[in-house]
Amino acid sequence: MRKYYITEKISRYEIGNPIETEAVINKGDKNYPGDFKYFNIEIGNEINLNYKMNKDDKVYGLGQNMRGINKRGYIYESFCSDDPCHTPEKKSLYGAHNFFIIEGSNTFGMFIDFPSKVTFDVGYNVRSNFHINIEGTDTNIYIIEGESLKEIVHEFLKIIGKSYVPPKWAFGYIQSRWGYKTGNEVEEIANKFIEKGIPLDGICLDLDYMDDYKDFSLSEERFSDFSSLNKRLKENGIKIIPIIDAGVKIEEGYDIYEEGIRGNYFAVDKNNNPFVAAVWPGKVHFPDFLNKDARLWFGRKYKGLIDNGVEGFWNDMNEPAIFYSEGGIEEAYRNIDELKKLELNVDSFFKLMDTVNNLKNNVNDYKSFYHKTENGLVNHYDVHNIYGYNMTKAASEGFDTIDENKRFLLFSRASYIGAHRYGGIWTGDNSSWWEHIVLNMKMMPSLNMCGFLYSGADTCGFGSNIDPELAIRWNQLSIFTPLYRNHSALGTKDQEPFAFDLEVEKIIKNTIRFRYAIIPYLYSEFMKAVNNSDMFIKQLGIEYQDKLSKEVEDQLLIGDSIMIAPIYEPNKRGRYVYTPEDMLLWKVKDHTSKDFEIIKKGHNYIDIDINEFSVFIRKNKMLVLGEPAQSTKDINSETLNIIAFVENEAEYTLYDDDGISNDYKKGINSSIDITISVDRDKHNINAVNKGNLEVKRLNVTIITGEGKIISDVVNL
Ligand code: MIG
Repeated sequence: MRKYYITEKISRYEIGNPIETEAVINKGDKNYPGDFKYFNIEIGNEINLNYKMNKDDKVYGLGQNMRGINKRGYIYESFCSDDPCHTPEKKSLYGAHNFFIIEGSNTFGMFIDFPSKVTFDVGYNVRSNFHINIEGTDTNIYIIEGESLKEIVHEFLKIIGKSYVPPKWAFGYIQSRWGYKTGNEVEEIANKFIEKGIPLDGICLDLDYMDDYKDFSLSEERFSDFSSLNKRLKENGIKIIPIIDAGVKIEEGYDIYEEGIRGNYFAVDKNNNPFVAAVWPGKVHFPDFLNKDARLWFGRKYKGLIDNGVEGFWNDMNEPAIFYSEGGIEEAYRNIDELKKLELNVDSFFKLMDTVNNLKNNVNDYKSFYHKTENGLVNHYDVHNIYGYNMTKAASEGFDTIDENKRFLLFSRASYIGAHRYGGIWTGDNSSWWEHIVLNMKMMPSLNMCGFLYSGADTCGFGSNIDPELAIRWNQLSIFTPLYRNHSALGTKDQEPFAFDLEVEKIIKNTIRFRYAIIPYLYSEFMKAVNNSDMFIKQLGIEYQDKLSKEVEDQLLIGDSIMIAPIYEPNKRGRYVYTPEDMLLWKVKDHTSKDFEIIKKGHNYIDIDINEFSVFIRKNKMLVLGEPAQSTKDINSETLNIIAFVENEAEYTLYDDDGISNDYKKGINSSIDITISVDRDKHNINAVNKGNLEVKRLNVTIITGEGKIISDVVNL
């Protein structure tokens, strides 16, 4: 084991000869002596780590996983899995995010940079023991120390590099459904949004737009005028966002397949032949995303759709999901033949069932193919968790070759830390269950902690049928997540905002319009979080140090100014809310609502009707809003509205940039510094415009500590 110095607070421990994942951009190269800290480490055929947890220790992080914000009490496996049924006992979802923080008698963070399976038993088998198993002998482990959770996260986000930033329009509402089959149908959906005045910035295309599920192809029949469709929709601010799957269909004459064969761009089996698996297109080969040339080749293929006017994509099935492999099927048939020879009884029946069920996403399949990396042939199993990551990277690098200064929307299903620099993620196939709005809420801060700032769940749920009240409550949560996409599975009940009765439609419409009104705030806070290496969505315990704030898991901080307390149970017309300090409650029916109330520090029951949701403005902070618009391109920022809760002084920097280019990376942006102070009957507003030409006027509503409401207008 070698120890490297990165900063005073961060050390890297290198064990064996680890595979380079590029998760960390600053690995430190100064070797210095020192023992492994906190965890007891045993290095044998595998690596095992043990830590004795104090009874009050809390464990945060691990990104995309089931259960709560505090991960204690369960066991999690980092192994990217295509499992569409997110029931509570599941141990793996689509992402592998091996960063966590223990807060308690020792407070420190740890990142296990290992691209295959890692198991985190956080006091599941032995309540006080945190056991980590790394299935291998070569890894990098980072230990991050700091005074607070906030500092540790910040230090970690710094070494893994800045988050991907989507175009600003990707903060608009996106409609999706597996089952929009034709260009006409897509246009009808778009027109409905426009007619009904419901804002919309994107429509996702699922598998059906392709010809026979062939990547980068277009069904002539169903999408004959694709480029003019893009053009017409974009006139109304609506972008088409096609899906791209990892597997490439095996078919003579299909250009992508043939190029892949010619260039040796596919992952291979043990005989060095392209590995064959079956997914949606039938038999496919998997692009070898761990190979630089293959990555470049695949990345450039996005150009065809981009030339037709596409500006965003979602990458699916990149764990990679495997329905079955040739070898797997052969073996299953052999087993079945054997079983046939036996008498059918309960025992052989279950063996038959297992044989069939084990076909999908079988570990043996993952062990039976290889990647041609710079360091030679690597078995897929050993790098399983960075396959999807490298598909995201391929797409992102491809976009750079097309237009280096343009931002494209990109979100992936599978991911690993490092992928956050190249794209966002959605959280996969959840269900239209109340349990999954809870999961959505609790997962967001953990994802942010692991670097995935641009993320969100399938709003209203993917599988199962939605009920109207859940649809309302889910929209009321998703308006605060950067990726706000409503998506559902083939054959499920419609869940577009207008799929319900008129009353529900109106509530959801007002909710989406509210989202558009707070885009100036969300974008400003998101960009500041990216630029400063901070979280955008946080649990209370990041900002507040009192005991209760550390325990609250059903309220979240969105940026620096506001807290939300979503309703996540059916038939609730209110809920308990813990306020760690005095806060201003804004009950929102729509963005013009004027229902303000100061909520004292402590425990409160807050009435919230079905047609409203709550926003809590923190003490001495402010929220900046614009006006809703049909799409982000129509947002008029001449007048902004500010709601400030000011006991004595509140300061805010409103960040903005062009929203489409990568100039922000060079520090090209604009901002307005706003200071509001209140002293008895006097108030003072100071706004310094640093280059934001669009904003001309600020309509300021100040609610003072005593509950006095002051309105003022500032011209810039
Ligand atoms: O096997 O493309 O998570 O969003 O609608 C299912 C069809 C494949 C899984 C994705 C989901 C998408 C679906 N895909």
